[in-house]
Amino acid sequence: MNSVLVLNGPNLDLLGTRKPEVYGSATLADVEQLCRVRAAELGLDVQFRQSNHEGQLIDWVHEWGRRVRDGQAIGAVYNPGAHAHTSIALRDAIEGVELPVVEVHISNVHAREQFRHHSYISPVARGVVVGLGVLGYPLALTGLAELTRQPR
Ligand code: CA2
Repeated sequence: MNSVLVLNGPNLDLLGTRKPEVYGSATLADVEQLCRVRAAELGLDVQFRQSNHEGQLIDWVHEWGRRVRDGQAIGAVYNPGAHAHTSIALRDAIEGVELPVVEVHISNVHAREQFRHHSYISPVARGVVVGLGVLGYPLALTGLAELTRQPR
């Protein structure tokens, strides 16, 4: 079965514990459940990962780039958190292994502080979903499946 990675960056383990006015009340466990339901509907196996450490996230991007190259996976839905605004290393990792990525942000980063308006990840992403709350994750899964669909 084809696999998809749902990857979450720093501080997203805090979802549902603070700042509900910005990020809503769903926890990361709720997000995982939403993704499992949608992935099953799409016929995909889903692996769900979160880390607060840039190097760990880079290692997972490399691993999933290899899986896509070997025909075992279609890509990743990725909420890079604040790494979107800071990490050239994660951008280089995605570009370097040619991992198909749909970037997700729960909040509308363009309606927030100026420093959140730029993403290093967006230019190497196949698509971006912003500001739709945690619904953005299953939507991104649907988009990734469609964008990477093999012609029959
Ligand atoms: O809107 C998003 O999904 C973000 O990627 C969330 C990041 C933020 O740095 C980005 O600009 C936009 C923050 C991660 C979550 O941080 C929390 C902090 C406290 C309580 C709950 C979540």
